[in-house]
Amino acid sequence: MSNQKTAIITGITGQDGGYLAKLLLSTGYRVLGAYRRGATETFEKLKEHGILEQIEMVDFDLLEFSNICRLVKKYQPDEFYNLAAQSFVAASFEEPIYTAQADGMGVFYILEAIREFSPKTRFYQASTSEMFGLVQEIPQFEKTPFYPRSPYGVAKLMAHWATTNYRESFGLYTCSGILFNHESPFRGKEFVTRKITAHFARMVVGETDKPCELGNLSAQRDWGFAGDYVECMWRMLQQNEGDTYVVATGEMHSIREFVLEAGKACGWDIEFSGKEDSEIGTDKKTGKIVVKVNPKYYRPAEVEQLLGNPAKTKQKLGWEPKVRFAELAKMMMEKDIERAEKGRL
Ligand code: F7E
Repeated sequence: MSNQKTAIITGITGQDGGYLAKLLLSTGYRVLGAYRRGATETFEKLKEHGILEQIEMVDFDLLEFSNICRLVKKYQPDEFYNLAAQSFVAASFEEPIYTAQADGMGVFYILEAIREFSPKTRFYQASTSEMFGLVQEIPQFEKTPFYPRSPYGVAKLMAHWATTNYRESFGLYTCSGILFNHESPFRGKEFVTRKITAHFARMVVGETDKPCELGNLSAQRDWGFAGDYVECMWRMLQQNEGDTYVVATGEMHSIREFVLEAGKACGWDIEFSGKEDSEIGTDKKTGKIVVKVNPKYYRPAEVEQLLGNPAKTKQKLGWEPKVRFAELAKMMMEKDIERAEKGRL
């Protein structure tokens, strides 16, 4: 195909990388999957999606400027999606310098490479609701002032402004998607939703009797489905010019509510009791404790509430989230039970 588009996706082994690659492949793109070579890399998610064979894997590291330059120069992609990052907020308090370099400086490296070697490339940056942190208004939209609460949020904010600045300074087509939390059965198990569904699935198949230990149960998030959100990333790069967009559902739920929904899909009726550090969740039918608080999972600075207003995105991109909260929790829970039953969790 002569007019086939080429896209580079960094972070190809992550949750969003898999969904986005699947979408682009289904519409005829040539997909280059950029990943950081690691001794343990097995491409499990891409295998489970059934798309590993169709992706051309290329070496990539956000900290290796020379490699990024060669990659951009060699392939001159139509679209470049930067989904790579140290994306676990809790880890960023322990690895702030690395997080700042990868999530902040790394984006300057990519933008410089595009500016120098392939200025026609359209660039998507995975920005995040963590930039709103200590929220200055509710709900948050594109013009809400930022107040990051973690080294991760700070680094992402730098990258966000770099993305905007390269659009304004050099006329590059760049987009920032301020994505609120988005989950799926392919979410990493360190994130709270998948931590819960993976643990509950082990309990359901009798692999463990221990309750799932969690941190702040009162935190509230605007949770959407990753499969819906990657479609929005693609739409951002099909417009006349680059811009910034909030991607969210406009609904907010607590960790406690997610536990309840996941529990329902296990056939449990969970009741919370106790306060703060000694709070537990018990299945009323069996009396079994399924969740308990462990303060070790509290963060040095917490983001208590995130709620997005995606009005601009709906209006300009014609995008709507399809999967809602209860359906998302059920989908994740059922998939993890299925995996646990097959011994593949
Ligand atoms: O935490 C609370 C925790 O780690 C959500 C990343 O994709 O979304 C994600 O960041 C909330 C926090 O995601 C546990 O304190 C309670 O309030 O699932 P999370 P996150 O930090 O919101 C944004 C948009 C990103 O950009 C990030 O890359 O849940 N929480 N107990 C817990 N969190 C975890 N991980 N583990 C717990 O045991």
